[in-house]
Amino acid sequence: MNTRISLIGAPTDIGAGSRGASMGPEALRVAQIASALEGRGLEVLDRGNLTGPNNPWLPPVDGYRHLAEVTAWNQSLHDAVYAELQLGRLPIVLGGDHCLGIGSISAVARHCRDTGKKLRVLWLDAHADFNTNTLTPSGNIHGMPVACLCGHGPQQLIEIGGHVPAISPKWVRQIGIRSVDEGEKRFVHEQDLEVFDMRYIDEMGMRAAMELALALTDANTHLHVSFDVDFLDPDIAPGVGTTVRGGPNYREAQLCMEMIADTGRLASLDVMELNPALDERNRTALVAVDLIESLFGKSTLMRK
Ligand code: 6HN
Ligand code: MN
Ligand code: MN
Ligand code: MN
Repeated sequence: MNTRISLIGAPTDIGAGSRGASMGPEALRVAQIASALEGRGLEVLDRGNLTGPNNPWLPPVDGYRHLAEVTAWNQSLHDAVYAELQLGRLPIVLGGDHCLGIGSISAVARHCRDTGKKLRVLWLDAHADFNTNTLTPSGNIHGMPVACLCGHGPQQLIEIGGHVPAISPKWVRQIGIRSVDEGEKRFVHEQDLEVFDMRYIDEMGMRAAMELALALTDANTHLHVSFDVDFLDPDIAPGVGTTVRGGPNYREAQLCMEMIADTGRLASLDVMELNPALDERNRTALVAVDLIESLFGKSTLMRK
């Protein structure tokens, strides 16, 4: 695996339904994300924070809240992530709300086109984030990034990485899903997204889900993980804007991360939706950093 890591802070809650994810990057730094990764033998460069427009907190227009501001943040994140990939580094985006997945993953997809890599996106989330402006109940663009990346969204968001669509639904595996809006669910089926929802994980276990989610990845695969912290059960991760009961517990989440680490293919990561304003003594940031260590190979496993 690439051992040269770049942290990119994207301090905004521009696409969210509650304020506070803008403080996520700093909370992850306070939880010592950099030294935790250095402890894994990785070289870590913290590139600091991107800047962008303030959150004007306005109602939706044509089914989108803050489209112009969301576009500006994602354009600048795209450029930053693409630059790190071109330098041969592994970008970790410190979000910020999940609308930023558009800029991050459109840069990753562009890099994969440049280098002839196959892309696999693991979307760890309570939500499918597959709404459009006509399906959305909220207008919040953090509920739309996967649809935008698959080419269903406003022109200025879908074309950020220079190719429409940025990705195919076939490249995506969603894990931990348990809250999907009615119209959104129909669209997920229509577009044939592969979803390992909580019912699947209850019945088959995290191991079976991850084996399938990681199937057919090989040495030519760029593995991108988009980790929405609300993937986790709120018992262990209360510091998010959209908690949904019944998520993976601590051990299930660890297994998920460890199985990804075992592939050795992780090449980029988003850590999204952490909201320190809703957290308790930074414990959600601490659990996120703990899980990220596992994603980079820390393991309690005794057998060799
Ligand atoms: N997230 N499906 C809801 C909506 O408003 O579209 C919630 C989206 C949550 C998005 O957590 O990244
Ligand atoms: Mn590369
Ligand atoms: Mn999300
Ligand atoms: Mn979510």
